[in-house]
Amino acid sequence: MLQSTSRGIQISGAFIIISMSSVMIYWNSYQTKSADITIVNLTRQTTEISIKTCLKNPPSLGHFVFHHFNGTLEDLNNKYQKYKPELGGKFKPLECQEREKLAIIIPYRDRQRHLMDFLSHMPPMLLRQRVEFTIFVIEQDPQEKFNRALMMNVGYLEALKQDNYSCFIFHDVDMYPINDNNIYKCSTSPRHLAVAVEKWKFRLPFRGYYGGVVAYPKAVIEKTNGFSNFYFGWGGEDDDLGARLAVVGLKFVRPAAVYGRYATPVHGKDKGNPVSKDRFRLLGNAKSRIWYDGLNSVVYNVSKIEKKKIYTHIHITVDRQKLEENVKLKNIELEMQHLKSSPINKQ
Ligand code: UDH
Ligand code: MN
Repeated sequence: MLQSTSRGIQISGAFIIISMSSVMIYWNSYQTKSADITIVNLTRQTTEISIKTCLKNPPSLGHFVFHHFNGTLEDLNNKYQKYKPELGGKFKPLECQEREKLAIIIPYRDRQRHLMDFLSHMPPMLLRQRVEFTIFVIEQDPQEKFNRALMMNVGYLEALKQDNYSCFIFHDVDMYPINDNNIYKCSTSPRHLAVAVEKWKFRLPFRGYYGGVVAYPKAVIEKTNGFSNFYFGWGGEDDDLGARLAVVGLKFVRPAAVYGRYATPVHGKDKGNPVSKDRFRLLGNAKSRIWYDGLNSVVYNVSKIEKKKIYTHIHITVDRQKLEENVKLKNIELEMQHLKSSPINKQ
């Protein structure tokens, strides 16, 4: 527990008396009650304070009201300056050192007002929770129908090019947590966080609902080959997540409903995201597609990466035909490998 780290701070001026049997420490002017700080390496002249590992459930969390934000990104840049985020919006808790690195992935297109609300609402809560995080907005260019799960795959791959994130939260831009106790950290199981959502009268719309906000540790995303690339248009992709987890023998866990509460603004349908007619057909064979339809077959083009002060905005173009061809090729490739390695062919 008593360990010095590279983020240690030297505090001089502590007055230390060392006797034969005991060590008594008197502080002239500095005393801390913070649970986040540890005193280490006592010497005659100085006392070093190192920053402790962050607690999994920090104290003083509770109800958290959502307010619509009317300002600009510049206002938020100024507001968050005191947290000293690194370029691209990497925030670290000031009081302690967090082991887990979280990437929040937002599938996005043309929701400027919702995004400003998100950027205004989230960082203060995450810092109260002592989370180290970066927000990645993955914007799909307008050419093709919106594909939320594909943007989630892209977000995962692109975030890992920036840093070694270990936890990923895939987050709708229009869902705002209203209880700080809904901790934005990963466990070994995947977690579905949007348990009590305003638009569903603060209930789950159905037991197997996995929409809105899910937290996956890196190992689980790799196990499920990410998400399906095939859901263009609205609907189906969130049910597909549940099918993938079932294939690899995992289940979502959820926070208690009093914690997993979300405010949701009312909004209409988006132009480029009509209800998917293919969704039931795709769900019908979701379990067999997991091995070839996902991270190992996704095709996309990054048109721009904007490292803003408080978040990273990545622009993506999708060529649907190329993508679908590549997924099919991956299927053929895996089938060939399977055939080659089957006992009959080895004889
Ligand atoms: N999204 C965008 N832009 C789009 C479409 C979707 O950014 O054009 C993202 C965004 O993060 C959003 C998420 O995808 O939060 C989910 O899409 P959604 O908000 O359309 O999904 P929701 O479950 O569907 O809210 C409600 C559909 C509205 C129909 C209203 C009439 N019943
Ligand atoms: Mn919505």
